[in-house]
Amino acid sequence: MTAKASTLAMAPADMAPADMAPAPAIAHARMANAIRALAMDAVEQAKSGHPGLPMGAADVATVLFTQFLKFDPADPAWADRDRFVLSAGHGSMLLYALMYLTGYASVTLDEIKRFRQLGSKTPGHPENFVTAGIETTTGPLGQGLANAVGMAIAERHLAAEFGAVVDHKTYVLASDGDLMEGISQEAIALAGHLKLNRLIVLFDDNGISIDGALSLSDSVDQVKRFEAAGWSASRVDGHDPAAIAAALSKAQGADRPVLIACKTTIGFGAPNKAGKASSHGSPLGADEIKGAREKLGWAHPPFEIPADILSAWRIAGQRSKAAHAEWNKRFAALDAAKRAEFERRMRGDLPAQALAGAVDAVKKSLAATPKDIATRSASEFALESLVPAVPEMVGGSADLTGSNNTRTKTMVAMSASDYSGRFIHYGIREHGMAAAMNGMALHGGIIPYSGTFLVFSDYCRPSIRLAALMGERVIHVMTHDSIGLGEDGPTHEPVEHLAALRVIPNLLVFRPADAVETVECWQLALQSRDRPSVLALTRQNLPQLSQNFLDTNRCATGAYEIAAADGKARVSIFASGSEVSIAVEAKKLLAAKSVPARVVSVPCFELLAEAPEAVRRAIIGDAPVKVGVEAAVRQGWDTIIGSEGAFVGMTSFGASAPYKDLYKHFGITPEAIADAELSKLGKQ
Ligand SMILES: Cc1ncc(C[n+]2csc(CCOP(=O)(O)OP(=O)(O)O)c2C)c(N)n1
Ligand SMILES: [Mg+2]
Repeated sequence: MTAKASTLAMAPADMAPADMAPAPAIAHARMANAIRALAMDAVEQAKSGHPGLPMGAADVATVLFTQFLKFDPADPAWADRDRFVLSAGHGSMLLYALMYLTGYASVTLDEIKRFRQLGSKTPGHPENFVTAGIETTTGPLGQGLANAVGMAIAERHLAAEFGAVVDHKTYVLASDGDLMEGISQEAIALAGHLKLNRLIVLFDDNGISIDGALSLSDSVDQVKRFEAAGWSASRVDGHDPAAIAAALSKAQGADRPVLIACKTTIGFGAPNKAGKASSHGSPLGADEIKGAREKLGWAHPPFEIPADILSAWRIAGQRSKAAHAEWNKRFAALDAAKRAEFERRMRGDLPAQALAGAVDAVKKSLAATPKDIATRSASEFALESLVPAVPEMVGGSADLTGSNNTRTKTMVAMSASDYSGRFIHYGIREHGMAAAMNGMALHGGIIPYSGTFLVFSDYCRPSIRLAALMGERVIHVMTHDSIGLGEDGPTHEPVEHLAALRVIPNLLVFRPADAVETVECWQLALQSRDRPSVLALTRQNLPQLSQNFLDTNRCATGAYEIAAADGKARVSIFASGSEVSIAVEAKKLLAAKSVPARVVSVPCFELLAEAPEAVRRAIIGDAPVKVGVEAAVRQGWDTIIGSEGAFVGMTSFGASAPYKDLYKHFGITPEAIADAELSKLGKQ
């Protein structure tokens, strides 16, 4: 078992900076073996990890990084670098080895020796927020591939606006598992449809997964599958550097996304475990490693890379210096305003004045002409002002555009013939949509938002979780947020989804009560640079509760008193979204019975939890009785109302009926709220 012999002339003359020493011709196999050695040694030292993928994919990665990938280890944030996504995150040692060898400051040999240890730059799976140069956090299979689709969309979209300063490719290394996951179908279908011809997927076609041979569970012809989705697809020997290079060369000029299925042997080089699932996810063991060293002709001790090989790799890491310098020139030649705008967007700074002006205008308009509309419509009303003010916003919907109200009047749909469009018809692909949104945010220059029904947040959940983990600003408009959607019935009525979303750390879940809160929540979501947001919005109309213009954002503390008690409050009613107006009615019923009650609107639990202690105490108040109202399950509410508090909401799935009947049927009415409080006060 040997990789086909090939000698790579490193640093082609047209790419090498003038002052670079002539590159030594180092055999491809020795360079690839450096990856293999680092991977097996690091996994052995950590006593855990996945040597199989790095050893199997080392040839493919070596060809990509030494001949094709445009990257500059000295500037991992270079806006026009090619993106490389290791979708199969379990193979993280492949990435760490490549980063060390090519000279990223973030991954030193010491960090490789600390693979999988607390606080290292080399955690078990690649984490973009830990290690500079990692494009995205991967591990949950399929996500990286779908992120890459978003990155490729972002590249085309920004190129349409900024021209030749955005001109890069997105490469993915994907495993069998990545392609088996359902999300991959959504991702590849979208990429094929949009003809994302700068997206190149290298498939580590090793026919092995954890349980053993892939034939245990799969017989898909991936080449045919990708072709059917509008990709160009081919097969190569993933241990033949010339064949890999030829396929990658061909891919450079493709008119559609490209799949290169690279037939590889998992654990390549391991004498007994190569080609077997046993090399997938455990240390090879001392004997097997000794045998692999012999088989690969690698006589060097653990963690030692001979100087000539390291130097060849380091030169490969310098390959794009000229391209980078040339890009700097092109960028400097841009019109100053355009340059500043590009930099602003890539930094993730908002156009603060324009945003503030837009929010102000919406609120003034609502004060002048109050709107008793559904919050999904209020969101559209807000977007009519926000979208022109914040040009990096790119909207979309998973085939519910008319229901989610995410497309404003002037938004043009993005298509293969017009990438400048700011609205994406994602199709019925919630999971792929959410993952692509993550990729767009990771690429930079875009604030993606999109829409689906709240009940289908479950279909996006793994990607929302990763957005929260990575700290990416993506905004999910999720409408039809309760039994208030009515006739579609329990399959479509979220009852546990708010609670399920609120438990995700670093995710903001907004549930505005009226048109004013809706624009305020939008503002907060946009300003939340380091975390994702969900806006849970109603299908049904709601009264506009705040009718006076206020230039402060009352939702910023997560909750606020929307109706004060007449006298010292004996009851605090806490409610969110559509139930706030019901709570206000309950307060009136209580007043008629001489029970002073206050109503607190709670549009965002997370921001309330983060509010300064004194502010939070004042909002919660000291009324002896606390009641929570939300057309959803109680879980999570005890942090506000306490375990002794009363809760008016849902304890079961919903039902199919006109929504007013449902609210009555499930007892979410002003009368029920008042009764709950009176009984707590011992008045019934
Ligand atoms: C969504 C998801 N499910 C399950 C896993 C656990 N897991 C990690 S790798 C893997 C499959 C390994 O097969 P393959 O993707 O072909 O990788 P290889 O063994 O070839 O490196 C599984 C099931 C995961 N990481 N993500
Ligand atoms: Mg596999």
